[in-house]
Amino acid sequence: MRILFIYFNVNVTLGLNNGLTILSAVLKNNGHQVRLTLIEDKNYDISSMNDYINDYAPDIIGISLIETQVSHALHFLESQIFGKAKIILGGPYPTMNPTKALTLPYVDAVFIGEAETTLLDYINDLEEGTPKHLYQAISFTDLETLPMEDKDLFPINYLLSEKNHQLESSIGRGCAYSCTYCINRTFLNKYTFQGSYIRMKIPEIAIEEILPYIQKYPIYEIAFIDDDFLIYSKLPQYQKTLERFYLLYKSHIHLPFIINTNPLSVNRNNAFAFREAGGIRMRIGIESSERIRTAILKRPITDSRIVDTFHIANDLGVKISTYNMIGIPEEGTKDILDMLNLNATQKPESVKVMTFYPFTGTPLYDYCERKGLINKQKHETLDNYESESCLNYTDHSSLVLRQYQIGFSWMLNALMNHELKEIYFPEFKRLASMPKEDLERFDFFTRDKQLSDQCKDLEFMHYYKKTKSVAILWQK
Ligand code: B12
Repeated sequence: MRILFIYFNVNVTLGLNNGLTILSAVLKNNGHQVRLTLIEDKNYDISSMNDYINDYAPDIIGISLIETQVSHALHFLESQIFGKAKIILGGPYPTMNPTKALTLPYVDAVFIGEAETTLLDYINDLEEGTPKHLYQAISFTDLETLPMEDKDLFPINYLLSEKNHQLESSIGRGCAYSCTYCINRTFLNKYTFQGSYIRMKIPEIAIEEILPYIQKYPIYEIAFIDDDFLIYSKLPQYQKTLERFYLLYKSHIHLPFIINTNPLSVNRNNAFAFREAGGIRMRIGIESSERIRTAILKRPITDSRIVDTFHIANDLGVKISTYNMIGIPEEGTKDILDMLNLNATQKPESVKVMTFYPFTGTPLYDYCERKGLINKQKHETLDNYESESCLNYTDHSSLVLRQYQIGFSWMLNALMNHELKEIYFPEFKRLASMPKEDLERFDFFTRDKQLSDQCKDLEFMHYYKKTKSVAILWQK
């Protein structure tokens, strides 16, 4: 059969979709043809898309969906340019909201959870003329039975040029924690899947998924997108597997690599092993103040635990990048300042700040819903994590959030030391005094560049904005 995957990536972080790369490999192994359309611009040309679909004439169009891209998928479906293809949906949104996903127009089938097995079942059913509407995985995929993922499904050259020659890959799946804003716990609780959620790939396969690409493309670093890379080192059944992976990585790949991890998973031993294998940077979530982090986000991580993680990393020469959120329910300005202060004292290599969006089905969504905090219309149409919140804030609170989303790095600099405070605090105050229209029109990047140049001349370590939501530390 001919399958066309569509991946909407409008206004959000660009990257490989590991769900689609593995599904593509499984389908090709079973004799099917697979192509991908990656949509980054919501004003894409419908008529050339129509021509493309007519030319390829897919039997199935499979859309991988996260919640904030549903409005774009809806637009595509309503344009009815899919010919005779069956429309199927999978990924985090259909997994968390299968019934709602099935009500989207022209959708033939919805997939809940990991779909390596159920997608083949569907194709089988389709061939036999008995397709169902809902396909639910009954167990977690055994990663040891999977082929190498098909990264070539994606335009690798383009991704590398957009992502500083960084290639994404993974060595496993799953997470041990229960953060209330993430889908992981609900995903686990909702369905009685069998088997262990945290799994590792066979190390040789994980290496094979990288090796051909580093031989073919200019790649400077590898980013492992596993939810929590260091958790594997804490599970007795995977300790040896991780060691074997490190050995193979050192002998075959030789490139610096980056991971996502949780401060609770980091210790001196596993950080050392990570560094020895070529690990250069860990991305961790600070997310909010200790109060909000522990009480609302249910991340039982104290500030001092985060400071310990920085100490461990600093001692080893490993860099840290932090993820931060604003606009979480019950948060006040003091919480935002606490979070900024923690970043200011620890000085991560880069910081990312996003405005909180409640994903349907997560405990924090239910909390917001119970308290009547969600603006339903905004919740359905918002497609990014930078421009505004979809919670019912007063005009004043919305404006304050906007000031922090835009001026996060200025406030961060102001909190770093007295000299920077003199430069950046008045600038932040100027932002904070602007009416909304002026704030939206304000050319932040030009001013940020001027201030940054001034700090560089004075040789002050400071943050400057690289993209809308990411600020980088300048150090001589
Ligand atoms: C790696 C990762 C990324 C990568 C890759 C993105 C991607 N879409 O795969 C990058 C860094 C690019 C990324 C970006 C973002 N991410 Co992200 N990311 C993850 C993470 C940690 C792991 C995903 C993964 O690779 N899993 C392993 C693969 C094999 O599983 P999978 O993707 O679920 O795919 C399986 C099934 O879902 C299904 N399936 C998937 N697609 C399809 C399609 C069809 C047709 C079918 C039949 C089946 C099917 O089969 C697959 C194989 O079993 C998850 C957390 C998580 N545990 O899911 C968050 C997560 C997916 N990300 C999330 C978010 C919010 C984002 C960003 C918006 C962040 C930002 N501010 O920009 C962007 C959005 C980009 C986008 N368009 O998806 C949310 C989505 C929430 C939701 N309910 O919609 C998650 C769930 C984290 C969370 N907060 O709970 N992310």
